[in-house]
Amino acid sequence: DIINIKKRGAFILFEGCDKAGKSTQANKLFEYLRNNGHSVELLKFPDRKTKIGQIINAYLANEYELDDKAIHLLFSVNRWERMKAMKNLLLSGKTLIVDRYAYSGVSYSAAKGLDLNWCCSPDIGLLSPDVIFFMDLTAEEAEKRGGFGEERYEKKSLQEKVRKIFYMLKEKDSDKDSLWRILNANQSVELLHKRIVEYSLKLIEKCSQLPLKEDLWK
Ligand code: Z5A
Ligand code: MG
Repeated sequence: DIINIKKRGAFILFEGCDKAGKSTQANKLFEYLRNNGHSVELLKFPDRKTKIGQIINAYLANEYELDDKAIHLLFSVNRWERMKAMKNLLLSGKTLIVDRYAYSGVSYSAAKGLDLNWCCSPDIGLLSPDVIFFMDLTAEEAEKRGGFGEERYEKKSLQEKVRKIFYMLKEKDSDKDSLWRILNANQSVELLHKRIVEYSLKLIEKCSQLPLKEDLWK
């Protein structure tokens, strides 16, 4: 008997601090893969289009106040409300390129002073990424990219704390071989893109044989 096992797509995540170039690289990888015959989709968190996302957007724009824990939970809900669709896309063979995820969720909230483990708990059991491209940029270097904007969190002192917590989350994953790819974000857009493409092409091939994991931080 020939059993037709459908190949799944890869879950490729971009994480990092403000202005590190996540969206630039996520967009370029998406274009590259699409133009080279891959089945691929681009997603971004927060997803500001949903009802929850609209509240998050108002909060980030300083138009709306929320308790630190309440906004943290809303960011998590905004991921959970997309899980079924993401799972179906991956199983149907689509590679997902995701711009920020639970690692941003925990890093920004914990930087404000919330307990790290408390911050992780609502995201436990989300789909796990196959790779995290961590675009690493110091707050000083980020500031040179035109200064921080008007949104909440766009302050140098907070960004420094956020970066430290990203590294704590990386430690938590030290048993997961090569999940985190730390990229020095202070290089040319094209050089970074080239490295990201090379790695992603191998990963897509490798992941297609592996089961999907709904075990984030389990
Ligand atoms: N947040 C949270 O608290 N909890 C959560 O669960 C989640 C998020 C998911 C909004 O996120 C805020 O939400 C964010 C975290 C928090 N707060 N902060 N800070 P967002 O993703 O919507 O934020 P954004 O507005 O897209 O900004 P960004 O993601 O920080 O930027 P980026 O995507 O990393 O960078 P970029 O837009 O690609 O590039 C920034 C600039 O640098 C731009 O002018 C580029 O042309 C330039 N650039 C890019 N690459 C380079 C290189 N290699 N060299 C030189 N210049 C470059
Ligand atoms: Mg961005």
